Amino acid sequence: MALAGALTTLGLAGCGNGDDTAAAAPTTGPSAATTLTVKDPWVKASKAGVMTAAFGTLVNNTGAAITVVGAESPASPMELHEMTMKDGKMLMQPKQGGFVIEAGGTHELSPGGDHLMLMKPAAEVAAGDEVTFTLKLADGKTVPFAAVAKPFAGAGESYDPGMSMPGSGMPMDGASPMASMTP
Ligand SMILES: [Cu+2]
Repeated sequence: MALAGALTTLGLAGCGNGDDTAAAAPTTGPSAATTLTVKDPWVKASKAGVMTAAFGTLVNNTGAAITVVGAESPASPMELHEMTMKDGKMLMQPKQGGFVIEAGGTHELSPGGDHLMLMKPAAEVAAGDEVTFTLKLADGKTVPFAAVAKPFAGAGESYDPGMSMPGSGMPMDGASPMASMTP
């Protein structure tokens, strides 16, 4: 059944010859079952209070772009992060506008790239632990998923300490553990 759905989506997407009448069809219907899925999710194991990150591949199963605007987890306060080059160093920073996954496309979350940041895990995230997350989409929908923790040496990610976030009220008290992530 999932295959048939995918074929239908492909059929619509390939119908780019100026005939827009087909686009009017999928307005109603209980097809809102799965919009976005997370393939091969995992979390980097970490100690309590030490920031870590969740990764995986965001897969958009719909015919429209999906924007992930936030993430939540009972394990930790969360942020959407991207990596950026600054003074020859890879630094991570909040991703403005969220993660956009094109229609029928995928968006990779990986060490050294975009990721879901666990800003301050309340408890140790040990290898083998399962951590639950909820992605918040721009249209108000949510996508729950679970990721298993595994050890990872890291990609030398470090947080930009000079970054200020006016009005965000972000708890930056724990700034020191971030610096410790730099090998
Ligand atoms: Cu980060």
